Amino acid sequence: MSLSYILRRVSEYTESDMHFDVQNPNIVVVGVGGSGCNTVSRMKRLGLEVPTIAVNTDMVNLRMVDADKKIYLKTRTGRSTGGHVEEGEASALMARDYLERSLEGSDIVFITTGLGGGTGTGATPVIADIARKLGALVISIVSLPFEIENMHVKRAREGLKKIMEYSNTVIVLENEKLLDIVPNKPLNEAFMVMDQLISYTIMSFVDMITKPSLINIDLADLRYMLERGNLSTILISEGEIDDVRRIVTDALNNPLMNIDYSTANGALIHITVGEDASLNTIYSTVDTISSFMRRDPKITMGARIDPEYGNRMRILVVLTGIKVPFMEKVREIPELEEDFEVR
Ligand SMILES: Nc1nc2c(ncn2[C@@H]2O[C@H](COP(=O)(O)OP(=O)(O)OP(=O)(O)O)[C@@H](O)[C@H]2O)c(=O)[nH]1
Ligand SMILES: [Mg+2]
Repeated sequence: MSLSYILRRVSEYTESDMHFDVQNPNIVVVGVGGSGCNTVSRMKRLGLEVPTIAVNTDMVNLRMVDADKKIYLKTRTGRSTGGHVEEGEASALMARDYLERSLEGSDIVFITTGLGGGTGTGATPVIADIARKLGALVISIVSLPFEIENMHVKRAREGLKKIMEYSNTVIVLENEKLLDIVPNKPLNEAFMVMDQLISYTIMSFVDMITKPSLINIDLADLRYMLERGNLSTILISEGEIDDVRRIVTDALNNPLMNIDYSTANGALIHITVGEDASLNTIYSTVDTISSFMRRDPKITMGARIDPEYGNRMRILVVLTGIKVPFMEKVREIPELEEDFEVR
């Protein structure tokens, strides 16, 4: 990335800043299945001001969820999916008209789910498909089950392939990483951490495109970066501005997904700094990140000044075009017989 590119982005901002009637894009966050609904609930409690929709086949869970809109997906059997992905898919297809009406007019649709169950894994590709056909940019953010959740892993892998097909990008986070981050927490608290990470990712995106910035990232930039079918992940780090390299290596050393960086072909970098940070600090941050990637990565950057940051800097990097070992691993898991019954 050249300095002239950055200067052009800065001058673009100055021009667009003169038009006060620039409208923010319409954004909506959809949580699917038990885990997706929990994430959406938590986001609301954290103060996200974007409209949220909770979608589930489980009425009990839906009643407890905190969301602006709740969509109950009725299964063919009238009961829960029991882990059957095709039931989750069919229930979403039956609610197609209603889902369409709820998503109409959205510019960006975030869909979040924990892969591995029947509802989230089956309904998410249908919802992504509907949103894309309505013209929205679809960013799915999914968590992958723990490796010990055998049957869930197999379903998640199949589901992820479909979600990639219908989304502009799928940001993947691994539950397994929670074992490094919070090894001693009980499971429900560990899930809470994952939900918070997903909430934080979505909230950062929303900030990135709606809050006034020094160097703006807009909907067109996102569309350029997030090609259909891409797998992405996020890196987050914060530190003192005088040690940019450490902030970047911290981010790279603590990914929320086991990935191969060398295959990443793009990075959406958003930097938040205090008032005194120089253009050079921003430039060297972007330069350091790109030095870890293969030659000529596609890079888009944005920068926001927040006086509260003082001498500190926060970076959020969305790495795109990554390869994920989870998708490569083909470990055969024996299927249970279809009408197996526990007596
Ligand atoms: N982030 C997060 N993940 C969860 C939570 N609960 C379960 N999970 C993970 O999400 C996966 C899917 O579980 P659920 O969300 O309960 O499944 P569902 O989509 O509701 O599907 P069914 O209940 O089978 O219809 C599990 O394999 C877990 O790995 C949660 O509260 N938060
Ligand atoms: Mg459920």
